Amino acid sequence: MKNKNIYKLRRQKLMNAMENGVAILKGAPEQTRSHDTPYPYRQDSDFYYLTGYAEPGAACIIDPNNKENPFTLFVLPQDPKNEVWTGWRLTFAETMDQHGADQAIDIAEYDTYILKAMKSASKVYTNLNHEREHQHKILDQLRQVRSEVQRSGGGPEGLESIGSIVHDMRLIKDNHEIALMQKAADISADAHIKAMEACQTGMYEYQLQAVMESHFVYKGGSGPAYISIVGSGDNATVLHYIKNRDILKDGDLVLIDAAAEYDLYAADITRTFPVNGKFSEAQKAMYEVVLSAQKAVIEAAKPGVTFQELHDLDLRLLVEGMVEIGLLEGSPEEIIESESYFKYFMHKTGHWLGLDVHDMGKYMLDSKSRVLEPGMVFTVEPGIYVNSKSGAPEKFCGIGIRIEDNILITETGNRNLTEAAPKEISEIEALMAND
Ligand SMILES: [Mn+2]
Repeated sequence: MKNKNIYKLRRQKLMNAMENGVAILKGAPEQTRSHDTPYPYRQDSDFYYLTGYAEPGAACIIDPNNKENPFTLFVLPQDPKNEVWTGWRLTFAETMDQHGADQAIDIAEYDTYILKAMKSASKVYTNLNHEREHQHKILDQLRQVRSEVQRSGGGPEGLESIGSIVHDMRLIKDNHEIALMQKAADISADAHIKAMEACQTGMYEYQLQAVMESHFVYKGGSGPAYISIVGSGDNATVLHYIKNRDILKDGDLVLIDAAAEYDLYAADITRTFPVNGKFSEAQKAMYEVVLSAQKAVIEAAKPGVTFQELHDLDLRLLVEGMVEIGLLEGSPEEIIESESYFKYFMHKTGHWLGLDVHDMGKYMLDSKSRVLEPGMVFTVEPGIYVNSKSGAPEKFCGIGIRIEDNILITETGNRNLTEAAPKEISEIEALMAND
């Protein structure tokens, strides 16, 4: 069973931050994939963070002014005829017990409770990330409450995104979250090893995708945390290549950016390795540039350093490396100044990671880059991408390399959650030679 106290603690923090505000939140809607077939259901991340409730059809009100029932969970009622098709639902009493709700109520009654909760609140917080109808409903109700309380005074003065409070909370992971993220990381790292072991010239990119994704599910993950990228040769230079239909050719590298979701938490790992198990000289040269930049950035990641400083370090090392191997010409300072590196390295060094693969939380505070703090988790993922039309020296054309790990900031430095996925050339070649 879930540890209900973790969610209760988060709601308590939210209530302290809202003061007299009330949070009125809807769970994610179910989405149709085609005709009468839905997509697999996935709860809204903020909703899940505050409630631990993963089933469809839910909403909740978190109301510090309601002393008796600060947390009301609205759920689908029991319905044996439907449940035969979609699965058994908890009773209201079971919902209260298992999810720590002060009351559990039929979702059909949600609207009347919204009105009541709004009347005593100074501000209304809701999720503004999906379902426009729900946002319109909240606005309509807000207008109605404000017209009713006009003479008596009070009533909510504004509407705000729940993210304004919760996204900063989500940025600092608690121990429960770190354990889940480590699990997602372990499953994903293992899957990368499996893909390296399985890889053979003449296989298809989608077959490596199948190796990865079947392992995610086999180990209890819900599946991929994002659309898996398996790009060989020139395809590896397309940042979001997701067709994964080409044949793996002798002499090419293959880039795999794929990772599992576990209990709604994402990992995000990229590894790049030779299809035939042996790096060529040009591939080795480029790979070592990316790898040493990546390792230096991880080494530098600790409390007090800013996200931008990590990116600046990454960029400088990549540019110096590209000059050294003859991919770029000129002085590193001029290249960085003129941004002429951009055709080979065109993204940021990393992003927050958590319930969402590109997790919530601001990167800048008061227009300054955020200072790293213990509990933050982010990716470090330098890359160099030389497509065949780039005009680069022939030997580098059709090589795309990215190496990505998931880094947790600790009190003293950091912990690499994904270090189990091999990335040294010698490790990869040894692993792939074993057949
Ligand atoms: Mn990433």
